Formats: sequence, structure tokens, C-alpha cells
Amino acid sequence: MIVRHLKDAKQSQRKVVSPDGKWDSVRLLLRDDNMGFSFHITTIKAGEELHMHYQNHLESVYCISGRGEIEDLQTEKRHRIEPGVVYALDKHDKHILRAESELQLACVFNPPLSGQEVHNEAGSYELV
Ligand code: 9YT
Repeated sequence: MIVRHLKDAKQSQRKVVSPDGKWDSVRLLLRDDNMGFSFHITTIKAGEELHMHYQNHLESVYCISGRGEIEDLQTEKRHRIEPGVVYALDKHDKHILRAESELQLACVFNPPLSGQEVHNEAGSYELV
């Protein structure tokens, strides 16, 4: 069994800050944990806009707190993000995430991140 506390993970290398300072993420479960997915608590700063396209991963995101929107760049449809909403990028959907207030999100990646990934120019993570 694996048991961890967010407050301890925040004080460790599990916490990563994006190079542009727009978000940080505490990777509570990573590939080495052999769960078949990784699990992250991600915080996006108020007013930020992230362009992402996870070509190599499936991702599902649950909003714990904050308000924003996600825009599906294929359909141009915008969906409200607020506590209780989950979105799943089941088609490797190219999207923009906008944080109107600070967003706290629980994110799951399949395949799991190893912890070393950074976004490439396409807003994607390479497979490690
Ligand atoms: C909201 C979102 O796409 N989060 C991705 C996870 C986070 N950027 C991380 O841990 O790398």
C-alpha cells in the first residue's frame, strides 16, 4: 500500500513548477509506483491560459476549486470548469484551459508520467 500526504509531497521533488510560472503540480503517484496511471494535484494561477495537446497520453481532470473554462479546439466548444466538473481528453483533444480564478485540479495520466516531463512546443509530454 502507498500512503502519502499532499503537504509532504509539496516539500519534495514531487512538486514541479512550470518554467513559465503559470502552474505547479504535485505528482502524488508516478510511473515508479506501478499503478498504470499517475495522479497529480495541479494549481493554475488566476488569469492564465494554457494551450495543451497530450498526443501521447490520456488525461482526466477533476476540478476541486476555482473557476475557468476549457475550449475544445476541434469543435471550438467551450465548457465551464467549476468544482464538481470532470473532463477527460479521450481523443487526445487539443485544448485551451483558462483559469478565471486559481484552479485546483486533480489530474490522472495514462500512461503514467515518470516525473521528468516538461511540455514540448505542441503542449504535449514526450513518452519517457
Ligand atoms: C490541467 C493539466 O493539464 N494538468 C496537467 C498536469 C500537470 N501539468 C503536470 O503534473 O504536469
